[in-house]
Amino acid sequence: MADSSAQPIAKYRSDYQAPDYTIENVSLEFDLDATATKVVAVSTVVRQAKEISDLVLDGEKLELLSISVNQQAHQAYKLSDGQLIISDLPERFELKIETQLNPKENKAFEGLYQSGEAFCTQCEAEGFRRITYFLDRPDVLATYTTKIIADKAQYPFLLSNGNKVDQGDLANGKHWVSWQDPFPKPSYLFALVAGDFDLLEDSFVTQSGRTIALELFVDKGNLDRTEHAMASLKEAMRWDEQRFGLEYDLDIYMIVAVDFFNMGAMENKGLNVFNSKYVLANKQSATDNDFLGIEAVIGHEYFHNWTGNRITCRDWFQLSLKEGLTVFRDQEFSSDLGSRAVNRIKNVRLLRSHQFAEDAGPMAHPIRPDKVIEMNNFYTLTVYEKGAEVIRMLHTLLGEQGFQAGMKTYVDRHDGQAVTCDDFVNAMQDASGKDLSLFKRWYSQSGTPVLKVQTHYDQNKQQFSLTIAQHTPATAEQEDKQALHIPVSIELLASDGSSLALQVNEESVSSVLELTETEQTWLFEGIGEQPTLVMLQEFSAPVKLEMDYSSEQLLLIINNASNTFARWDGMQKLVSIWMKQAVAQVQAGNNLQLEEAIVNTFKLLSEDSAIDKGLLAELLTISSENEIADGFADVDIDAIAQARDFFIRSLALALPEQFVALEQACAKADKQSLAHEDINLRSLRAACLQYVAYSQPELVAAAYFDSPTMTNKLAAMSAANNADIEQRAAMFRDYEQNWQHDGLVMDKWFALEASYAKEGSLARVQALAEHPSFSMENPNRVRSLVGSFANNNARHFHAKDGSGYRYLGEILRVLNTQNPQVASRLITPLIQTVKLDAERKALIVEQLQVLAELEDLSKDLFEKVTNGLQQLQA
Ligand code: B3K
Ligand code: ZN
Repeated sequence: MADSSAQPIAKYRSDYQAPDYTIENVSLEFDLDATATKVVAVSTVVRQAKEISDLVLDGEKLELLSISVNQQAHQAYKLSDGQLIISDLPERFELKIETQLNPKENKAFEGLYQSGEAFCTQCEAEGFRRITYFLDRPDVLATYTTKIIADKAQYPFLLSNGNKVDQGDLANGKHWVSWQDPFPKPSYLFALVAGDFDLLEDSFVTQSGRTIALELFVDKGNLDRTEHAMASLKEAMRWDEQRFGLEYDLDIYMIVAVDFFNMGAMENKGLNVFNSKYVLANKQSATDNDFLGIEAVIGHEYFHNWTGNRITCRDWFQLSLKEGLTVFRDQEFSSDLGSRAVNRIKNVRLLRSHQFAEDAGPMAHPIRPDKVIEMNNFYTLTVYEKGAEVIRMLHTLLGEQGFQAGMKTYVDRHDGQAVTCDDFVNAMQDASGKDLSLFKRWYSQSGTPVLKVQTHYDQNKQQFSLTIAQHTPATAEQEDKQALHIPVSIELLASDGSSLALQVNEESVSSVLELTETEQTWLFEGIGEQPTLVMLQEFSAPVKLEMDYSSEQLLLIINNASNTFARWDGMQKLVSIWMKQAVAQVQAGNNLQLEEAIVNTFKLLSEDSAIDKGLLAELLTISSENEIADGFADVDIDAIAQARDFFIRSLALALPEQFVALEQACAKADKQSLAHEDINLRSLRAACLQYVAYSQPELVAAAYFDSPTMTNKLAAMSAANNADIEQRAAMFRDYEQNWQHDGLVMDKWFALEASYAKEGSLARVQALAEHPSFSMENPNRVRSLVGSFANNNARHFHAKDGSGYRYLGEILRVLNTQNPQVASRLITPLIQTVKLDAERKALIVEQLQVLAELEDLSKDLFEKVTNGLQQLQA
């Protein structure tokens, strides 16, 4: 933004005003054409404001053809800066607007665009304004009728929201279809798809006995990869009835998979549009994680039908109202269907490796942000994942019954409305009778709270006192912090590993302590010996812990805690104590050594035949570099990488027989099914292969070449990548030859190539951008190659000569004009860098300044670059 007068303007949550007009219904007609699509929108508009006012409609990248009011051409309007301002209007009128658009040129994939040969739309958050001039805000709820006209041979399927009401043929080889959606909805939930697809049909009978038609559309030739997505949809429909009592409302539910999509999927009413990554899968082409991801995302979009569509957001600052809640629901869905412990561990890994970094970075914001320049920048881990943690804390405080009572009150009160986060918490409070006024601070305060824990045991009095102090460090946008209402779930372990009863004032108390003040003390009685305190069972709050543990205490927790998550977390703490010391040793130029106690712990675990295999896989998987970095105030990229490498290699060479035996046992028992025991076996095998690669690399090659499933092949490739074994090249060549025709499957290969930390990484990544399977236009490809390099190859991305930063800078300049949303996601590892050394920060500032100077800098990047520079230069 060279010209400062043209700087984008921020919007503030506190400025919310109800709309002056509302739109009761809209009838849309699309005459589809790749470069000149005509859209006619006829709306019933009604003034809400008392005084006469102009109607201000949003619109972007549109050619306005005509406006009429009550069937009369209307001249009293002006077009200015993304707005159409219409004057001289009656109180209630019919507004007809004709516009023309160019879907083919739309590479931002917002509004109406082409994915391959098909037309599709993406309207959340503010994409509908690229289709027609409209009140493009979530609190304007209208019913929609959509007529689509297109060439019949090229576009046999013409789809939109709701139920199909009519169709017909036209003389010129074209045909048309009309759709009607009876449920009032905001414009962001509008969708249109036109194309030629393979179709998988199925049906679902709801708890009240209604039959719903289920239709899944995919590119021709992909029908053999659709079964799992359809099965997941039916599971989701059943689950939402059973656990939340919520039934589907329309008679048809459609999902379309497209290759060009900026994010995972979109919950448009009755017509979800999905990134093909979250639909297409069979055992040859997809890993278990892909299958689980599909189940979660299909569930997530389906669950939005109630939490998002039927009850939507009043304004975009309230995004977490639907996203935090829906993520919580999809997490519960995955946990009820699969392993609760493994799901919890994965969620916490994500929070610690990325959400905590967001809180500490230049884009920190509360789960309900106060200030936004580009809304698309706020579909963040904070709004989604921390938002889900906040809902989970409510669930912990109220219990399943209280929580479901709150959900019922919420749905009864607000069905068909656009509401706020406060409305949601109020419903929970009113239904449960629990005072949640303090809890609401979680919505307005950003940052990761830190709990300082102190304990004292009094042998004579048989009392154990626990003092917890809370403190939230200042964040980039918010200096002052207040005490929060934090559920802290604890357990006290006796030295034999048994659980001690919790008693206060001669009454037994819940294991969930409620911390509401800056500091609080609990006194537990009848404790016959010095106990070991297990903090944050099930990760009961998204906080960090400051507490001293001895290795003995951690081993007791790892082996005995009642809560599986807490056992895993004990292991994380044990490893992180060692990592901290090791990083210091590397920095001092000393040699590293792995302690006997650690080796022994891993030995015992690897020989424990009773332990759950999925849990064991997680216990054996050493934290990523990003997770480890979270534990440091100053991040030394190279020292962390060196310490982590040393840890894994030393462990591998200390226990070669154990890892091989376990890997081979898993391979033998694997029935290659998608049953959870088999998924667990394969993830344990994958964890072992990371070690086996150092002692018997030929077994890694065998795991690749002898296995028919993608899960095992990918596990072997990842192990080969990390240990850099000789057999790696043959495996990667084989994969490339088998899959180069299929971009989606090649994404895994690009991602591993880009995170291969051997010398010459950057040059390889640059060369791969010329690979025939790669395309800068496809967001999945860009994320796989460039995103993996920047996020998962720290050594080379953060190279001290600045080459990694320069490379990302170049890519961002290309994407800035082509697809600002993708650019804006990709910039994260360049701006979340305040903990790095001064030399690196200076190199990053250079790149951010180049971007800041761009004439046509998008709003998306403007917001992040400006905040990034501010934090790094403070
Ligand atoms: N609601 C969409 C995300 C839209 C992102 C817009 N930039 C998918 C989801 O969360 O379900
Ligand atoms: Zn969502």
